[in-house]
Amino acid sequence: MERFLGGCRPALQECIRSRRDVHVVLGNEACDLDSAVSALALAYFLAKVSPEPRAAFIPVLNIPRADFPLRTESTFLFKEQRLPESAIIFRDEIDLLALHQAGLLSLTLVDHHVLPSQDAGLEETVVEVIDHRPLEQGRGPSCRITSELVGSCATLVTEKIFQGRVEVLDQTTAALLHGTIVLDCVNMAPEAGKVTPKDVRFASLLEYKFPDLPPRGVIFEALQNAKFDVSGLTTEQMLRKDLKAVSGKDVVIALSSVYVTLQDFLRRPAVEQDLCAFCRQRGYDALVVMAISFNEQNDPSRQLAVYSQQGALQTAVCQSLEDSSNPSLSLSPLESPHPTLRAYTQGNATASRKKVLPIVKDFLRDCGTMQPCRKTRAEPANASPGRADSRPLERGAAGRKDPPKSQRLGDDLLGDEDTHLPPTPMNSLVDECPLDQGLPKLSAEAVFEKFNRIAVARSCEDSPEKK
Ligand SMILES: [Mn+2]
Repeated sequence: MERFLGGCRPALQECIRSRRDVHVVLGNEACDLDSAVSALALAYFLAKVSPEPRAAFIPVLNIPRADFPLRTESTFLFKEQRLPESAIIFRDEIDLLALHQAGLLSLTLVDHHVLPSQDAGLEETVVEVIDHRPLEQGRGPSCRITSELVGSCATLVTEKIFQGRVEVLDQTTAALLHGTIVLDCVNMAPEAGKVTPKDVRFASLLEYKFPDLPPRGVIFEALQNAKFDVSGLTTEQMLRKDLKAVSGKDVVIALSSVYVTLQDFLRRPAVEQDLCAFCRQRGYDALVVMAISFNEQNDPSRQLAVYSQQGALQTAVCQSLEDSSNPSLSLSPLESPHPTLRAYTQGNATASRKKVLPIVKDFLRDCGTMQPCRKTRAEPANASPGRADSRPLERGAAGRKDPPKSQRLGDDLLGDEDTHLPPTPMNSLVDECPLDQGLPKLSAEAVFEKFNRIAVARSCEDSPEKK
């Protein structure tokens, strides 16, 4: 794998120079570990077995390179497998449309199957799709489709390799696929509702063929920890990792989950300047920082801070959070090093951002008519023209009184989709397959919530009064 990756960029350049075919394997725009590994492993496999030696098979991670550090589980696994990040080709380093216009591009989509609207021009280049979500969109007969509701797209890629020439599979690629399947399937725990018999089968086959692979529990814990490990990130990256913004008539408020204690966060050097720059660059009037951390017993604790340069706005936001009764956040003030920051301990540790967001929305609605959410991705807000415009209004209008399941799934999607997740096709972001519980699994906050839910369910099972 390492050698294959190292050869990709030169091969791409050579193809462009000599006008030879380029076959790109492209993951989805959320670029979670599954997408990244599926793209790498499938391109590697195709390169090894392809009868046309003249074409180059290039895996492309569907995010700008600058966003990769935020995918901490991917950076962790790649580092562990000694894959040089510099060799990986990111979406902002290859002009797919130009390749297509030159008649050189074919595209395989992994871990998604609907191109986002801004990639509509690439539609006719898609020759193959491998996805583990229900198909939303048919394709012409010339496009090969592998679609199966399993826990991880990496399972389907592994199956393809085992059905083809499994002897080309190397230890590194096997470790990438194995780690991804184990992470996506929540350590193959049936109670998490992700794993299918096929996931188990191919994880086991990988283990059988590569006995040196780490035990599932070990790699799962390492990847899970990496997901929350923000120690290597800058303050700006930390704030960007799990970010969501909502706007009222003239006010934009962002909520960011950070995975350290608030005290640690506020001790970061120049944190106030960083917050100021962050808000200014993105046009936020206020930023709610939600800190989540775990003690030795793995109990979560939460703190919250409200940052704003506008004193009146800060006071009003704080007031609405303090006064909230549905749910009550049980806030008690903490000392803060800066007047622009009001800090609290959040006594109600179960109130995740999903619960706090509606409070902020209500606040904004009281301030004026609800306006569309701003895009909060790292990229400029041109990525999905017209798309964000109607949805928050719909959501606001729909109200929150126990809508039907489908709508709740949609709510969950909307809830997280306008965050750091780009306007990826629905299929690759919503866990709408029957195995899932409707939680977008890509943000650390969502994962945290899911685990919380499992823990709660377990403690209910265990508790004697319930039995
Ligand atoms: Mn996936």
